[in-house]
Amino acid sequence: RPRIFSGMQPTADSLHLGNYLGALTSWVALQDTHDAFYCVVDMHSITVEFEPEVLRRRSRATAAQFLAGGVDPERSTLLLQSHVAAHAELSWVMTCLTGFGEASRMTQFKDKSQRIGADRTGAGIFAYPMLMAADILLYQTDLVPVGEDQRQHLELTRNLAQRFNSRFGQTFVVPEPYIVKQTAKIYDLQQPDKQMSKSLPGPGCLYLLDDPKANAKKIRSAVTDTGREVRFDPAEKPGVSNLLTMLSALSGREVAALEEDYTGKGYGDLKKDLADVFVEFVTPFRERVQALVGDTEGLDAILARGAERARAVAGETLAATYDRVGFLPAK
Ligand code: AQP
Repeated sequence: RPRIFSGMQPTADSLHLGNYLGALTSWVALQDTHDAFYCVVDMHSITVEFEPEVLRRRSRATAAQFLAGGVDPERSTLLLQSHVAAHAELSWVMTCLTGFGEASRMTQFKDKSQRIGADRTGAGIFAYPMLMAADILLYQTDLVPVGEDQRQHLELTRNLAQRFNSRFGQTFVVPEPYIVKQTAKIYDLQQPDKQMSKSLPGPGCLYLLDDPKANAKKIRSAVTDTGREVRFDPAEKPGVSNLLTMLSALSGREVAALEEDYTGKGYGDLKKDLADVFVEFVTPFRERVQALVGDTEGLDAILARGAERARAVAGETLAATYDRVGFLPAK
């Protein structure tokens, strides 16, 4: 079965709808046909400010949300990045293979360092894509399900794999991105020209674990567009199109069918229906997360099993890499 790797950072207590629709739903769909590794990338999350106690809580909460969203630990490998030392080890090799200019051109680095300010930007933000390349390449990954924002990092990963292979001999599978077109980018409810993200201020981000009533209110106050017609047209009607994308993904109905449903109806109806479907989805989701987080031992046992399987696969790749670059084996 082809191999998949993907990860999410434990940088919030709750995933937002962009994380869920952009990534997690594909994870769940792909685990039937692929050998999947799904990772809570806690090492990535210390590239920005963090508190140890909060990080502990969020790492478990993120793993619990993967499970509640449908990741099955019997079919997929669920792991915490810091449990597998090979991620840090391969990341160093990747860093030494990357050009300074090449890493400086990453949009996420440019955006984040601009937002945080050069003085407060840690070198970890700069090295982030090299760690991500290591995450992916360690598992000989064929396919990486991500949102559109990760395309550039994945391109770098592919370049690094090719560069290493041609200099040191075939070692890594060169991975392909897997981006589901319809949900590649979920936009902020208040600023529908920007991707939904926890770093955007304002009430435009839907956190799955927040009070459903508060989220329903956020949906009802979403920015829409001039005109009245409910039509999918991202250029002219970004707000309405975003709501249609979300409703389509959550209800399983095609956007074209939804457009027909709303002939003669208004934006208010669309928002109300989206709020209802969203609440219907998050209510059992929240309950499942609560139960999983309440059973710390059970959760930690799942992560321990995942780490063991991951270490076996990652260890082989790391040993081959170290040998190819000329590191002597420890006798
Ligand atoms: N708005 C989005 N639409 C579609 N996919 C998205 N992803 C994130 N936002 C959207 C996808 O979610 C996965 C996890 O990404 P991450 O761990 O990098 O999450 P993040 O970047 O911390 O999420 P934010 O909210 O965007 O955080 P900030 O603002 O801190 O950068 C990835 O597959 C990503 O593509």
